[in-house]
Amino acid sequence: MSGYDAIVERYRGVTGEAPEGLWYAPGRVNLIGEHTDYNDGFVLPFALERKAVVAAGRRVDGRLRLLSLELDEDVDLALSDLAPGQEGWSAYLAGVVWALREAGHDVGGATLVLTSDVPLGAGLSSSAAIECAVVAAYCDLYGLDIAPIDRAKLARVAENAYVGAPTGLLDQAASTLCQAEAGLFLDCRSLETELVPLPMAEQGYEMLVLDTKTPHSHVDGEYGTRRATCEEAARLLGVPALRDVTDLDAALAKLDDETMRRRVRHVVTEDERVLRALEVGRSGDLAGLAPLLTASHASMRDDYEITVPTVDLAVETALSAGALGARMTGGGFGGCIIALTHAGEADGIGRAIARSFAEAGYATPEWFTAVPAQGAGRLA
Ligand code: GAF
Repeated sequence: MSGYDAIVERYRGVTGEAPEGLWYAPGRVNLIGEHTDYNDGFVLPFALERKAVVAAGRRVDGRLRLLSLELDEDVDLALSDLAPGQEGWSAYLAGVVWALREAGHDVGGATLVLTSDVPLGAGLSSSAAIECAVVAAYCDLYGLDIAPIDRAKLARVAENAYVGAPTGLLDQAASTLCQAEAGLFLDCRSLETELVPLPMAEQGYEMLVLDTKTPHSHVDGEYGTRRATCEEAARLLGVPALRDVTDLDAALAKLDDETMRRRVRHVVTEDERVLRALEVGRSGDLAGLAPLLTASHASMRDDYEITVPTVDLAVETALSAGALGARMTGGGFGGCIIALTHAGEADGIGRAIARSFAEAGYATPEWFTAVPAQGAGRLA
C-alpha cells in the first residue's frame, strides 16, 4: 500500500468515510540566503519533491482529530482548547487552525491524517511542509480565498506564535510559492518574488542534498540568540533592519562587540551573495552559483558560527571530491548540506562524504539528488 493509500485508509478507519481530498506541501533546500529572512533581506530557495501530505475532511463537532502515519499517533482536540504552547508534531497542524481562527477566518474542525517523507530535523523544512499542507487543505475545505503569500504568512504565525519558534518567512514561502524547475527569489521586506530558472540537468549539473544526521532545531536558544543579536545591531546602527546597511565597513566601525560585528558581516555579505545569485540565474549560466555557495558556507562557519564539525567535514569533502560549490542549507547547527556537482557525480560525492564520516566516527549520512519541485497544492 502506498503512503497515500495508507492515509486514506486511516482516515476511513476513524471517520467511516473517504477524505474530502489530499493536499500536499514540499520541503525545501535554500540555495542561498541564510539567516537573512528575519533581517528583511533576500533568500533563494527551491522546493523538493519530498513532501508532507494530509488526507483531510471537515467535521461538524468542533473538534480537530490529527493522526500521523509515521508516528502512529492520534490526537483529538476541541477547537476551543487550541492554545499556543502545545508540544509535539500535532502542534504544527493545530497551530495552523488556531492561526486561521485568530486571523478571523470562520473555520471549523477537521480530521487530518498526515504522512511526510521530508526528513525530520534535517533543515529541509519538515515543519513548514506540514503547516503549508494544512493551510492548503483548510483553504479548499472551507472555501477561503487567501493569496499564496498570505498563506505562507499564516503558516509562519503557526510556527512563531503557536509552536514558539522565532523563524522568518523563508520556509513557508518556499513551501507555498515555489514552482517546478525554478528557484524562488524573495525579498523578505517587500515580499516581491521572482522565479529563477534552474535548468541544472540541461546544463550538465546536479544538486546533491546530504543529511549529516546531526539533528537541528529552531526551538532551541541559538537561533533566537542570533536573531536577537541582529536586531540589537540594527538598533545600534540606527537602521530598521540589517538589510538597510549600505556601507559594511562603516557599520562595523561603529560596533564594539566582535561577535556582533561578525554576525552583521555575515548578514550583509549573504544578502549580497543572494543578489549575485539572482544575477547568475538571470544570466542563465548556473556555473556562477558555485563560488557563491562555498563563500556562503565560509561566512556561516566563520562569521555566523552556525555550522558544526559534521557539516564542515561534509562541505570540505564534497569540494575535495569534485563538487563545484557546497554549503550548509537551513537554520544550522546540523542538518543538510547541498553541493552543486557535474551531472553523474553527486552520488559518488555522497559516497566520499560517507567514507570521511566513517573515518571520523560520525553517523552514516543519507543523500539524494534534488530537482526543483512544485509548491503546495491539491493532490486528489
Ligand atoms: C530556518 C528558519 F525557519 C528560516 O526562517 C530561516 O531563518 C533559516 O532557518 C535560516 O536561513 O529554516
